Amino acid sequence: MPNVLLLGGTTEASALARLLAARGIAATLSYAGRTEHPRPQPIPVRVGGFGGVAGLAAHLRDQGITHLVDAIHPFAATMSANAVAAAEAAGVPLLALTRPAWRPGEGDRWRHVPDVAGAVAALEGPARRVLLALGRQHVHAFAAQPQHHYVLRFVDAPPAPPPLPDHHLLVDRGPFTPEGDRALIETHRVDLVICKNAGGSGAEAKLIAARALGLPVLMIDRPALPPRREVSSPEAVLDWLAHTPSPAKRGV
Ligand code: 3Y8
Ligand code: NAP
Repeated sequence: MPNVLLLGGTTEASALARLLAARGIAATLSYAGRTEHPRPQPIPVRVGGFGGVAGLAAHLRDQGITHLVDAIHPFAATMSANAVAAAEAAGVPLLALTRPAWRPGEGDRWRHVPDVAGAVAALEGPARRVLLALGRQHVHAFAAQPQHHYVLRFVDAPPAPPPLPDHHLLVDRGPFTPEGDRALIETHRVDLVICKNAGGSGAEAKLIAARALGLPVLMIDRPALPPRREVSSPEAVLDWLAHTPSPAKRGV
């Protein structure tokens, strides 16, 4: 019988958790513990790091995990790299559940930058009104460009104010709606949107709103990930589970 470890934190991971629960497949969803009140799940949840590759490999062995599914965010590159190495070390099959990167469409005004540092450098120049929709972990980097007015959106209230002299902080969690993000952009007279190429539907609202309003977008491209098997639907994961035998009983 499968015993799945699901690295979560995305809309797709939660959708897969619902499918696994409905099919009665033993599975545990793992969160890093980045937020105070993560979404409740229909399967058991564990919270916190594993302790690097060695910690994750030991967890796979000690918990008798038969299949590892990496459904974390495409920017969680360290976790994904650790998952590849730990699955290899523990002899556990690995599958990534990812979502295709967003691609610019008709009417989009995107400028691609390779990473957060590239986005900071691109902000050189006169004051703008920026929707910095990157969450909390990278905001400090933008203190290098203090001339702008930043509209920030965090999942949880931060312990201290962000180090940006001119900002408006919203505490809200997605998934967001195009109507809501359009109202946000118009209310705050945003003239530039900065975001990660997260893909999926949960973070796309601001791009739909920017397109409708003809606003420019600074799009941060995804970090490189090691090669691994990938699917883009929760149903494809169930199919993989059905056709991927559990590792042979490990000797004692
Ligand atoms: C802790 C779990 C679900 C998953 C929902 C998705 C959609 C809503 C949109 C904006 C962009 C951002 C951010 C975002 C979205 C979904 C998804 C997604 C972006 C939760 C969650 C955890 C996190 C961690 C958090 C990061 C932050 C990033 C906010 C739960 C709600 C900006 C990514 O304060 C912090 O330290 C937050 C950190 C990593 C990026 C950052 O660098 O700050 N997500 N987000 C997971 C864990 O502990 O393992 O609390 O329920 C999950 C979701 N956030 O099940 O419904 O599928 O992506 N998350 C980005 O895309 O750029 C917001 O504001 O427009
Ligand atoms: P990261 O930088 O790639 O990972 C750093 C460390 O955090 C990992 O080495 C691991 O610690 C721990 N970790 C990360 N995800 C974990 C998980 N699901 N379960 C247990 N430990 C985890 O990761 P991140 O970018 O901080 O992302 C953390 C979480 O937020 C993930 O669940 C991700 O899906 C979610 N998220 C991230 C973003 C984003 O923009 N980065 C966006 C939306 C959601 P150890 O080395 O100790 O094992």
